[in-house]
Amino acid sequence: MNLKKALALALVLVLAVTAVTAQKKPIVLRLAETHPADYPTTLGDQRFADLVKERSKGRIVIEVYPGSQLGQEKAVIEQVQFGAIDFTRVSISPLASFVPVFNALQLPYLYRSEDHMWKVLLGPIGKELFASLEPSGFIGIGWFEPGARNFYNSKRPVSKPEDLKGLKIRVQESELMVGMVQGLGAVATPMPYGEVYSGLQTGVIDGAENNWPSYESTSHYEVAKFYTLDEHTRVPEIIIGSKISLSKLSAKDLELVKQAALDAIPYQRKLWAEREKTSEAKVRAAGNTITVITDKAPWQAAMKPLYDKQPAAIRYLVQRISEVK
Ligand code: GTR
Repeated sequence: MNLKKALALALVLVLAVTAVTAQKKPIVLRLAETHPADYPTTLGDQRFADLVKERSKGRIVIEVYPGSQLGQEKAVIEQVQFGAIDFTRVSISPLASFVPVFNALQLPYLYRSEDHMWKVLLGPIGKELFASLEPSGFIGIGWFEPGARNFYNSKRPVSKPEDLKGLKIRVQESELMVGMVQGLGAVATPMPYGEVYSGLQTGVIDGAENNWPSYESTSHYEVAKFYTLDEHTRVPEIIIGSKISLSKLSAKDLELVKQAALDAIPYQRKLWAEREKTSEAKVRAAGNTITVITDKAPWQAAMKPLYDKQPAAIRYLVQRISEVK
C-alpha cells in the first residue's frame, strides 16, 4: 500500500469512528418536577421519559428531577423560558403569569366534570393554548390530571364561603388565585409550594387549598386539619418544554416527544385515581374534619365576580369551554 492510500484509509477510519461515537452519545434533557418520586405526576413524567427513550432507541434521554430539586415552580418556569431547564411539569396556575390566556383554564367551577376538562384539553382549545405558549419561549408538550382543589385550614370547619372570612390562605403564585381568595373575604398569601408547610406550622398562614394527594403528600393535613370539599377548581397539570433548548431536536423528534407525552396520560390518570383514594383514606384515618359541600351554589355565586373581571379574550374562551360537549 502506498502512503497516499494508507492516509486515505486512516482518514476513512477516523471519520467512521467519529460518526459512531457521535451517534452513540444521547441527547440528555432535564425535566423539573415539584412532587416527590412516588407521586402520580412524577410517575407520569417518568413514563413519558421511558417512552421517549424507547421510541428514540436511546438517542433522547429525559432525566426527571423530582422534589423541587431544580427549584420551585415559578423559578423553574423562568429557567425553562431561558433554556437552562429543558422541560417541566407544573400546574398551569403559575404558568398563567407568563402566558395570561391560561387563566381561562383555572377559573373556579369552570368544568362540569373531569371528563369535560379532558375534552377541552385534548380538543381544539388545548391545541390553541399550546400554540399560544410559543411566543413566550415555551412548547406545549402534554397534560396531566390535577384533581379538584379544596380549601383547608388550621382554625375551624368551613361549610360556607363566609366561614373563610379573615383567614390567611396561601395561594399559588397567580394573580387570579389571589383575586379568587380575596373575593371570598379571606386574606390571600401567594407563596411557593415548598414553603406552605412551615407557613402553616408557624401561623404565617391559616390555610391553603389543594387536591387530596397534595394535601396528604405534603403532610399539610397534619397541621391544617379542617378540609372542605368545595372542589372550587381543577387546575390542569402541564408539561412544557423550552423553545430554546428543544430547537436542537428535529421536527420528527419533537413529534416523537409530544406523542410520548400524550401516550403517558392514561397511565398518569389511572395512578391519580388510585392516589386520590389512598390519600383520602390516610387523611380520614388521621381523624381530620372533612366537610362535604353538597350545594355548591353559594360557592359558585361568591366566585362569579371573578369572571366579570376577566378580559374579553378570556371571557370568550370561557364561553367556548362551556360549549364543549
Ligand atoms: C399541586 C400541583 C403542583 C403545585 C401545587 C401548589 O396540586 O400539582 O404542581 O402547583 O399544587 O399548590 O403549588
